Amino acid sequence: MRLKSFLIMLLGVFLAGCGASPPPPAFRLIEKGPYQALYGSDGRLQRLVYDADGDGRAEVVTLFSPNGKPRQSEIDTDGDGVVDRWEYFDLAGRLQKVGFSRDKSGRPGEWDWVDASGAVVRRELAEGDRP
Ligand SMILES: [Ca+2]
Repeated sequence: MRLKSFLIMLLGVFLAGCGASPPPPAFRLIEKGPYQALYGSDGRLQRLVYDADGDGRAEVVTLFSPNGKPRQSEIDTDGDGVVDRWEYFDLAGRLQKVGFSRDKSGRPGEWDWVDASGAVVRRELAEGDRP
């Protein structure tokens, strides 16, 4: 009888443990025209995708910080399907640096650091592209 009570209690603890786990986070995907926006379970925008020509390949993908400001973007400026521009933002959403790829490698070959006005204050070659 004691063993039976113990097993029932154990089963109760097990089932309570299974039922206590919260459901997985619910993401929300909204598509409108060339835009696709992914919102997290907290309702905040996490990613914005832009496919201007509707070919299924995004020209711009922007990730957002938890404070709602843009964090980074990857951009295909010439529409060949290869990312050729990268933009990184500070926590306030201000542009900090821009990477360029002129060799179609899909990797930045040069970085421009910009000030608050957008003026280039420093330019450097990326690792591996330095002479
Ligand atoms: Ca490109």
